Amino acid sequence: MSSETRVVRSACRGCHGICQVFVHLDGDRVVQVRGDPDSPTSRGYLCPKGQAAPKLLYHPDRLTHPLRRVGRRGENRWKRISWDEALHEISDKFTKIKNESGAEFVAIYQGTGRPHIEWTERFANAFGTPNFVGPAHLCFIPRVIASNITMGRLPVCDIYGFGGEMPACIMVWGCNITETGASDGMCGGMFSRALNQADKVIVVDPRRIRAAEKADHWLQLRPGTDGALALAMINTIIVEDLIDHDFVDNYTIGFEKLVQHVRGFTPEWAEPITSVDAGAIRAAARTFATVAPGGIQWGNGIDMSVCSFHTARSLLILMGITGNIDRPGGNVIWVPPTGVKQKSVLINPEQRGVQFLPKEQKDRMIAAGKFPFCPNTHTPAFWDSVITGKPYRTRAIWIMGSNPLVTATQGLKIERALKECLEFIVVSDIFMTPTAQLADLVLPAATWLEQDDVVYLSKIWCVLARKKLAHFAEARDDRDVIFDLAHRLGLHEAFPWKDSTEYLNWVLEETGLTFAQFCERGIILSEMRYRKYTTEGFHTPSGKFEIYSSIMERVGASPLPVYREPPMSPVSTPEVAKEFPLILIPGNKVRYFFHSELRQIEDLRRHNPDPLVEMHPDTAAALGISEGDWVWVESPSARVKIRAKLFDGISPQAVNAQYAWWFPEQDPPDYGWKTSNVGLLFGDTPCDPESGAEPLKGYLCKVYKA
Ligand SMILES: Nc1nc2c(c(=O)[nH]1)N[C@H]1C(S)=C(S)[C@@H](COP(=O)(O)OP(=O)(O)OC[C@H]3O[C@@H](n4cnc5c(=O)[nH]c(N)nc54)[C@H](O)[C@@H]3O)O[C@H]1N2
Ligand SMILES: Nc1nc2c(c(=O)[nH]1)N[C@H]1C(S)=C(S)[C@@H](COP(=O)(O)OP(=O)(O)OC[C@H]3O[C@@H](n4cnc5c(=O)[nH]c(N)nc54)[C@H](O)[C@@H]3O)O[C@H]1N2
Ligand code: SF4
Ligand SMILES: [Mo]
Repeated sequence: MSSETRVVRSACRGCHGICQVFVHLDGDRVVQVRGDPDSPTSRGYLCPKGQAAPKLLYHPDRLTHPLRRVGRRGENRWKRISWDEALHEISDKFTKIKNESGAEFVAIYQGTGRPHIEWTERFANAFGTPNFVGPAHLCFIPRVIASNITMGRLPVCDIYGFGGEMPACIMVWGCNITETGASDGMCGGMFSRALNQADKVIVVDPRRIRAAEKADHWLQLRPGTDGALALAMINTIIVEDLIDHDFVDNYTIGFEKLVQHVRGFTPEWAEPITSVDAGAIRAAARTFATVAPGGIQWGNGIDMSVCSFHTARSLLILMGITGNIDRPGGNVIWVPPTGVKQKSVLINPEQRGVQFLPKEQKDRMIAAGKFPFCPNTHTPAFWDSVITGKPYRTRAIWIMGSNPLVTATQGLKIERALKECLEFIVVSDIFMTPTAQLADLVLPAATWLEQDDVVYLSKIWCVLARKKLAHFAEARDDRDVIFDLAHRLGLHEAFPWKDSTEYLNWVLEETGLTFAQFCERGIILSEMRYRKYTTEGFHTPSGKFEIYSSIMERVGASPLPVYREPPMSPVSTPEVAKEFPLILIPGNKVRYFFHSELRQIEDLRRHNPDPLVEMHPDTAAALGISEGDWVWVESPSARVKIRAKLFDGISPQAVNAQYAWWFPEQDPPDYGWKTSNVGLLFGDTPCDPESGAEPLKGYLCKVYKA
């Protein structure tokens, strides 16, 4: 090693994980990222995406400076402009639209959670638009809201065991983080460790994921039927009196109503719905209720259905009636570190003396009130409104870190909305994408290696230091761009900080550390406390764990969990199933990619060069399909071309097609995004009436050789 090399501690943000890393630099150049073996959050874990961070940082295809469209939309003709010109133009256009039509005519579109997420929402609130759009309705939010109304906060599987006990039983329900690396602030490496230590493992997944290989119970359910399975488990636990009476009697409301409610939801009732043997359902329920402490690790498997919200409620009730809430080794509520100020999407009234969005403004949100627990503008309703102009046509959009043509459903509709219906489109991204190709202005964003941050997820028990170690061309941290634009728009009250550095020092103020000192330390831990409900109650209207939800009752939704069949399935639409006999799983998260990202990185792409559809060897054989064949996956709405991958861990009735594919190596402006994009298979469908989630799980398709 040359004398110029140095190693700096930081925290990876290749996904929603919490891996602490050592970044190796040679002079100013980042050369390597390694896991930090002493990290209490990740203990040296590093996934391939984390390893590839330097390749992402210096990728030659990255956006280097702001671009203004010069040709027609989608012609791929651009002119380099300065940041000042770009921000001036945005500020002018946004102001003009706000004055002429109202703030709600500017929509803010946020992709999956990123370090800047609080700021995008705060910006929307400060600017005054209620139209905050993105994929959240089908990812995580149904679980967050269900948790909030049931028990005030999101419970997390206690895989760190700070209370001296690790989970003796882990039920992995539609979550594959041992493979993907991380999700929702949970580290895949640490989760694998907890799985190895557990006495019993239950996996509920239609595919034999790695965790299922060694599981004591693997329930291979029909996709989209989780709601029925969960109700049957509740039934078993109640019928066999395996409940925790102390918790149920003292800290919950509505148990008696639940007992009546689930009477008919026996494992025999669930068997034909879920395709899981009634005896297997009973056995798994018994294990979960009797091997204590137990934790449920849930994931996207339960999102993306018309029953997402109720399924989440059922799983919370399973945690509750077995006495696993907030006990060591159960499903716990993390205590955040003291002194670290919460990032807030709201303009904190105490600190800043500014109000939230006025009610009239909220009421102007597109699809306001349609889905009572959908916190943001409902995304499919939003794109419809842009096309139909009803209730009004949004005039401008700022898409921050999302590639909806490829990651959302109905990309063709979104393409039309972007090409023909919106007046002004800004996209912030690291790369040019099919979505960015349709923008008027494209802004180059920084990766995590180019950012300072106090990494803070409200549901975890520590904050991590991330250090800015590199810069690339004119790419800027999205937060600095938001600050800059907010100041140009006069939104100083909501953004009183000059820049990220001043803001980060403010966040840490009460800890007595400056950001620089915090970076030296790398982490601030909290002191975990368990069973907080015994002294503080739950943050619900009754102060109890609400099995029977008073909030749901108030909005006219079922206060007890129900099961809803997927709207397109062999049961709901048997006539469609005659022509489209296979059940479609719309892709799971892939180890080497992050949604539509990272297809440019050769080291990652070579592991998975083409889009794949998993199918059972028997199904493939019956259709004359062999490993590696290109096949059409066709739904009643569209067909896409994908390569067959034979896998006997999937049921012969189902296929699982990777999502979010586009081909950066192909020609712009399309980059082949219409060829293999699974999102195109979904037509207009009814959504989860509570959360607005789209029912992608358990759709119908057919597969044939291309
Ligand atoms: N490498 C990598 N990591 C990521 C991401 C990524 O793109 N790549 N994305 C991040 C994001 S935004 C998220 S939200 C998380 C999500 O992470 P996970 O929650 O793990 O999400 P998935 O991989 O989509 O699905 C998890 C499992 O659900 C199963 N499943 C599919 N349909 C059903 C069903 O109907 N019922 C049940 N019970 N299971 C089902 C799938 O087979 C899969 O094994 O991952 C994050 N981490
Ligand atoms: N069929 C199907 N569809 C799905 C899913 C599924 O399982 N199946 N999963 C859903 C889920 S869980 C989610 S969360 C969504 C994700 O949907 P998206 O958020 O649209 O996902 P990404 O592909 O990650 O798009 C993010 C874009 O942001 C850019 N980017 C990355 N980092 C930054 C940054 O720091 N700043 C800026 N400005 N840009 C950045 C990337 O280059 C990329 O082009 O997809 C959903 N869609
Ligand atoms: S799991 Fe996520 S946070 Fe951890 S190394 Fe991989 S990309 Fe980075
Ligand atoms: Mo997600």
